[in-house]
Amino acid sequence: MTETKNGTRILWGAGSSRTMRANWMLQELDLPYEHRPIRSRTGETLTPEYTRLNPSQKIPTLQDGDFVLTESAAIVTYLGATYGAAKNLCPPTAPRERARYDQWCFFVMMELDANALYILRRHEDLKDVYGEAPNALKTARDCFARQANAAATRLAPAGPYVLGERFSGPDILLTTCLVSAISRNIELPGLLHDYLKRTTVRDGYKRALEVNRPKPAA
Ligand SMILES: N[C@@H](CCC(=O)N[C@@H](CS)C(=O)NCC(=O)O)C(=O)O
Repeated sequence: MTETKNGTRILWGAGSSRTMRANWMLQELDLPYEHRPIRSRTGETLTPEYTRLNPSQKIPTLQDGDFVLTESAAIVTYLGATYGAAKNLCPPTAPRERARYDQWCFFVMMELDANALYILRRHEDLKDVYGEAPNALKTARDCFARQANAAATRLAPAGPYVLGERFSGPDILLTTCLVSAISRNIELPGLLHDYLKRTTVRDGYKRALEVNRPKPAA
């Protein structure tokens, strides 16, 4: 069942930590949606139909009725704000709490994802496309490790989740980056491993992992 009040809910994208974020929030919220598991670098993001939705030609993209939204952090936040009340997954509304929520989102997306993981993706996994860049790889690994320590320092007094007692959108963003880092053999402080035990045990995470798994080519 994918019908919403204003049309159909569709999530485009599978197989990456960025698509995992959107799938995970949809699963946390138990929202029905049609999943179109297109993948990067297959040409599926380059079709005219998809480019109309997302001119960046990247995944994920959410269609929620007539509303089209890209950027994984924005999708997670929108879904929480729109449908999160029953599950206590709305972003905070008080200015300082909301600022803390935003701080975590921007920190994870810039310092962990864009400044480190995405560089590793480009110059390690996709070096044939983007070229070898050993110095950039080293810097990206060091940068991730340093900022992971910063995350642990901030998390320690807040815990068990980034905003304190309640799980929220930035936990999805942070968890996906930490899981990616582990898969790249980046060492993390023990406190973050404990944190991951709390977030990855969630049913929503486990269901999203299944949904987000790349589908074999037909
Ligand atoms: N900032 C974007 C990044 C999205 C992104 O880079 N997606 C990658 C897959 S992980 C992609 O679609 N790449 C397509 C390509 O470069 O061809 C987000 O968080 O949603």
